Amino acid sequence: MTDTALTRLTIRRPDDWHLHLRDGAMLEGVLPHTAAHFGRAIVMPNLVPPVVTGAQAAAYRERIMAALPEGMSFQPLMVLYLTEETDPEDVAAAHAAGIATSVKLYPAGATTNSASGVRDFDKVRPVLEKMAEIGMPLCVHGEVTDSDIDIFDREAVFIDRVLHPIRKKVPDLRVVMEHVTTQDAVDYVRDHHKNLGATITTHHLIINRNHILAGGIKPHYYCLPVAKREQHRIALVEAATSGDERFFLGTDSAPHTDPAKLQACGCAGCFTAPNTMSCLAEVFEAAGKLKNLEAFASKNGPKFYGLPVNEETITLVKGEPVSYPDRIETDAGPVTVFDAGFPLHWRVEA
Ligand code: OTD
Ligand code: ZN
Ligand code: ZN
Repeated sequence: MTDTALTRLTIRRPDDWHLHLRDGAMLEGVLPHTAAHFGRAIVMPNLVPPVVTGAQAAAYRERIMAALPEGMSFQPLMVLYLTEETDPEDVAAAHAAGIATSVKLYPAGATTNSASGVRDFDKVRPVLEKMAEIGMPLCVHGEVTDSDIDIFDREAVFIDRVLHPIRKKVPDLRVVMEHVTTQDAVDYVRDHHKNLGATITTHHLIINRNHILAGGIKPHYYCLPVAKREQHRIALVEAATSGDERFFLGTDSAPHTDPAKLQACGCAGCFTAPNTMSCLAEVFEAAGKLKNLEAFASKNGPKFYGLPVNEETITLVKGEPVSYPDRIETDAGPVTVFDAGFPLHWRVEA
């Protein structure tokens, strides 16, 4: 059967291997949109202040579970924010207790709320060595922050200057290159098999830098790492739809209120939680690779993290274009939903 003839697709319930849920009123507003479709998510720790210790991660997990509406099921997988002061023993204890699934490396200043990130990578080596020893993965925001490096080159330069040296010094460390945006990153993952995986977001499969900048500036398409030129988007679609088990979904759904995005210095982030599965089905169908959607969204991530796939399934149904609200209302304020820019024909059956 050709992809266009398919009108129903049942897959294992997907997981989101990179998600921002925030806290308080925003958490309450956005969590149901993720829990509606996803079984688990790797929950990013870039709160203010960040989630650094095992105790903070346990408390954050409780706040997430308290915000989950009755009758919904969802498992947050917690992440510790790596600082130059992180204690290897605290990390190991949080991992052993099932509190923390991974640790997140943000180069200081690379993205939203990353000021407490790492400046001197040698200072965190004892933590990385401990993680390698216990098999705990490191999630990496892979961009250098040097002001003399062009923002469109920051991912490629990070691979050469930071990531590759870290992986050479700590070869047993399992690393996830988060939200890859370039052909360079895709090639690096393909060429370096051992202990390496990568997440790809929904929006980077759909937009290139023209969508942000041509014909008027579109703040809702501005995110970090910033979308690159079309050639890179094509490489990401190829990687995501290939079935290659090293690539898996991490939406990086990153809600900000409209006033925070629509100002002279607007926040970075695309909010894709509500319509991600519709967007992905459209992208995979256009690539003639619907059969690999389950690998990307539901199977490759658990495999990398050494977790079972979800028992439940979801069914995607194709029909008349589905409409999503332009924005959702939260008690923190309105949050604009990612606009794919083309009709979405697939919806998740209730
Ligand atoms: N990128 N926005 C945010 C995080 C991500 O780099 C990221 O993971 C955020 O708002 O937390 C964004 O554009
Ligand atoms: Zn990031
Ligand atoms: Zn993120």
